Amino acid sequence: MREYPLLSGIRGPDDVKRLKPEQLPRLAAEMRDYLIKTLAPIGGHLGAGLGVIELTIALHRLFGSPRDRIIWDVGHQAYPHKMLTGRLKRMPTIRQHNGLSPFTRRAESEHDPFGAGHACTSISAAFGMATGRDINREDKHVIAIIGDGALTGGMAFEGLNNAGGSKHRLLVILNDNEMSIAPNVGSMSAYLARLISGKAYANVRDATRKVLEKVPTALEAAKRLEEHVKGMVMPGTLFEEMGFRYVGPIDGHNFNHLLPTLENCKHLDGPVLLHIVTKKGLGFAPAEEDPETWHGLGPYNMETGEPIKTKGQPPTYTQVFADTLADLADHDDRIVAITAAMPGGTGLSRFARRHPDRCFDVGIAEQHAVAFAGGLAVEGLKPVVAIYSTFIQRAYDQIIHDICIQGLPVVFCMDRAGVVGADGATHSGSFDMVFLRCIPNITVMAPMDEAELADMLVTAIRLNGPSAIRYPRGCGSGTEMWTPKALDIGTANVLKEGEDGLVVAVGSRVQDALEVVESLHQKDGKALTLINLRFIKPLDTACILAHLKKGKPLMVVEEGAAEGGIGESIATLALTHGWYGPFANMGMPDTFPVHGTQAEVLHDLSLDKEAIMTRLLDLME
Ligand SMILES: Cc1ncc(C[n+]2csc(CCOP(=O)(O)OP(=O)(O)O)c2C)c(N)n1
Repeated sequence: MREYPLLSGIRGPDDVKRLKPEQLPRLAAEMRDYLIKTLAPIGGHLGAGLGVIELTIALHRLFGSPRDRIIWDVGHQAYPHKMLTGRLKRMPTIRQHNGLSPFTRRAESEHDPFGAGHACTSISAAFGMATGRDINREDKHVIAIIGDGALTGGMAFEGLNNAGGSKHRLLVILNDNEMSIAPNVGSMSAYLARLISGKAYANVRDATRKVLEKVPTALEAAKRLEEHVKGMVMPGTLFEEMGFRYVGPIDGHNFNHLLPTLENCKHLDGPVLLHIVTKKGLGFAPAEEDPETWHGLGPYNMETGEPIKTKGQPPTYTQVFADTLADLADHDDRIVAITAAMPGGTGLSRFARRHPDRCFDVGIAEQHAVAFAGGLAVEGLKPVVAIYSTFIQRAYDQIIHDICIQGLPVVFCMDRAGVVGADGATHSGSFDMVFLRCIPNITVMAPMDEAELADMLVTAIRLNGPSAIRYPRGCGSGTEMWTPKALDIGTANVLKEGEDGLVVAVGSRVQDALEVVESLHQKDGKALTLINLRFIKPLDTACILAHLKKGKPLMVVEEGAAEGGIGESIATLALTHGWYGPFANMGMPDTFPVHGTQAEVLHDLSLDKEAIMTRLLDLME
């Protein structure tokens, strides 16, 4: 810590306030260096944090967290905020098992008034706090910081609409770096670009420069600018029309602009939107040049600026999905693909390289993505909506109302289903099987390996109705790929047969269950039947019933919430048909998983190979 003389002295926001104004750029430089070095061996969200360092310092200098509420949208850009709010020493543990959370988290710090992880929530939450403050007759400040990417989400507009129609004092800071994870999309993004490039910004910049040229110190500048900033409130913007005072755009890396403007905003009443312009990844050349890669990544080499790749791994489920879809689209021009601001993560950027005209990034707008797919299906196209399991939660009603009730042939491809690892509770793909299996008209599948994923994609595309495939984060098992073929709907696959009991395993838990069943056979001479369920809906009831043995163990293993999960439906099926015997329902327990590696979290949840083995041995005693 010796190389960080200023940063190491910051134990909380009060220490930021004690620094001299001229020390602030030095603190920013130390924070950048620290963040880049700390994340190199462990990975994490780098680019967004690097882009808000000056803003974070300015906020903690001028506002009084935790009394004043600072709410970061998504929370992936809150690493610098963590560094200034008493969590500096624990930064090397971020996203690690038992370490700091990857996002903001109420339980972690009083400086995180609202937990996040999913985008577009900050304005609504902040407006709730501002309203609550006024009901309680308090006078604290409430500040939401939202990126231009998150501004593509409907909920952000719902918040703006509601807050803008009120008189409650609220500061929304729009952090505009023109990037979502990938380049931002849509007309709002184009509008913001016009605001920045337009005359207004130029005038503001020139005027600001003139004021600054004449004053010697930042402090002096701050005083003068306070007056000047009032003139920066620009009428006629969309935000003004929505009831906000619009201030900006200003340079979000320049303390001489940020501090006086923020100070001024503090004294404005009602809803205010401050538009700041920043550069994602600022201060680390590779991240500035390729902000998409450096949004969030694994370990990297600081010197070369290269992400560290593990060599010789089998392809990921994501890659197999994208390549198979692109192959299918070569022969079927009705196939179109949709992503909600995750072209890289879902693999659709691979698909888009081959079929650029048939891939749509709709912004962080999962609800819209699903209804949009519904419209495409009405016109005879075959939409494939690729959304992570956790984010598709946003579009639950659209899946029911817009797709399933109408029986439209839309395919949902849900990556990161089950345990996600380092991104923790907010990103855990725990619930999709539970919430999809109760919807009529939908077919839901989970592959045991990447070859089966390809089969399922073919199956889904052929279906004349809604379907969903859920697959886990990470690499496949390295199984040999074959030419994908359609599966018979609702058929399970019996992998092992035996008289000593039945194990039904689902998707990402099949491989471990198979190893356990094989090992029990070899070491203990126990012969169990193992079914790879493949179809979560419709259930292959005939196959399950045919292999149930009265009085013998029955185990269900699934990487999804046990409450309301497949285990419960199979138990109901078995009991209804007169089965009795020892039963184990192995699913994700009724808690939110913490972050760690996938293996650590599976272990925590008693869902790994060892846990399956222990439980089976118990059952068979
Ligand atoms: C509902 C939801 N969908 C997708 C994501 C994945 N995601 C995390 S950050 C991000 C981009 C956010 O862009 P922006 O708000 O501009 O912030 P920046 O990273 O540019 O600072 C996305 C799409 C998410 N967190 N939540």
